[in-house]
Amino acid sequence: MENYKQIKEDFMLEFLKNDKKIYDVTKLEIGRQQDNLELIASENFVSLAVLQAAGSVLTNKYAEGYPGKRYYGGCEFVDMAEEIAKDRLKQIFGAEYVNVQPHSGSQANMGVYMALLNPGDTILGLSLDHGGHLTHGSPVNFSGQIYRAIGYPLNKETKQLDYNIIEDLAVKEKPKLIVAGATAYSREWDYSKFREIADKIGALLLCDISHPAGLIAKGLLNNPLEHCDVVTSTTHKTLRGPRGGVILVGKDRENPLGIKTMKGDRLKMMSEVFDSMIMPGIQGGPLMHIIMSKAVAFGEVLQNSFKDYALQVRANAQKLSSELMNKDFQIISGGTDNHLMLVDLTNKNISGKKAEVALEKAGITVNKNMIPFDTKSPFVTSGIRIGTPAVTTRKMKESEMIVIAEFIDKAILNYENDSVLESIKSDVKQLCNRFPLYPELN
Ligand code: DSN
Repeated sequence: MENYKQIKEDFMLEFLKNDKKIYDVTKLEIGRQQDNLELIASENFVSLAVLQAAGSVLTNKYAEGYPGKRYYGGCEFVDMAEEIAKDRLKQIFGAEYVNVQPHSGSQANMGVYMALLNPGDTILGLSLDHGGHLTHGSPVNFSGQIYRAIGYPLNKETKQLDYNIIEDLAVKEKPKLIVAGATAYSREWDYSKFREIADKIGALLLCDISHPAGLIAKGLLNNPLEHCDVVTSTTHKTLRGPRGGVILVGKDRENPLGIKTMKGDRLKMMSEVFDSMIMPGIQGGPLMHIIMSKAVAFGEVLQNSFKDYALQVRANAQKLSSELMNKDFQIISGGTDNHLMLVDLTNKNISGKKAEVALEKAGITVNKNMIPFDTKSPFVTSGIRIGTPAVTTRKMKESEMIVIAEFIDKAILNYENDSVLESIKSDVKQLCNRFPLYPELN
């Protein structure tokens, strides 16, 4: 094992050796990733190929513009990388139009809003404290400051989407854009119902699939492209690519963006609407190394083996959720259809904040998270969010989920007992050592 670690560290750190401070930081982070259980629902471990592309010489290249229409010379090869990324992404989701340049999911959402809305227009998205995202209309985010943002809540009893509530709010508030999608919601979405609601009031419909994209990609969850005017995603969560964002429009929508008299080239119209808003509208030079890395990740998603991965992510989440429920943990909505679960810790008499700290001491990384109708602040919270994408990449399966549930239970029960937490940490490390990061380097 020491030998394996040495090989891995040499690969990761060879050229950082002359910068001692940064060398040390990177080494510490490699150790942290290797020795801890990563259960943050939005994180994952990319392949060595994705990592290599992200660290490639394409970082040296300026390429403002789009393939074939750049503001700089020497773009013939980065053009190829961007075209490959676009083709693969279209193939994964059945999209007609894609943009792979957004630096993040937030940039993708900002580009869409700025392309489709005017300042002051109304947007309707899932409230952040019910599992939405900052960019879906939070008052502390541009989306809640530039636009008139209304949040829809979950149903108080089921803690699930309630299409009657959403419809009533839509009819009352008349948003120009309805946003589907979440960061802390474990259930399936009925995009056809969102479409019906949007059509009833003549609204546009955006879906942000940043979290479940990898499961949608392989048909495990509903694909929103046929119902939504536009879809955004990050690339680094269940899609297991480099950090970044994308925009997609499906090919089945008859009148995407509500433009009914479109003549000729739909693709040209969508490109004009979105491409020019991403660059020059809100971004300058694209990160070509990241775009090439996205291409590599999309190539991996297209492989059959990614379906096995996605199935295992969901199976692991369902197993972990049922094991935790067996230990009297309250899982919001009683389970999960995707890669994550939200745990209400109220009956355990511990806040999300304290649970996050205790679990970290035990070598388990999660994030505190508000639960729907939470009475505690976002800095304290009554819950934690747990996800399985990263541990599944490390090849952990249902039997490891049983062990992880035991670790979590023990850590929460003993959250003030540092010696118990320390002993769990050592058990966690042993488990992690059986599932090495980057076993190819061994
Ligand atoms: N920060 C991301 C998450 O953890 O879900 C959302 O952007």
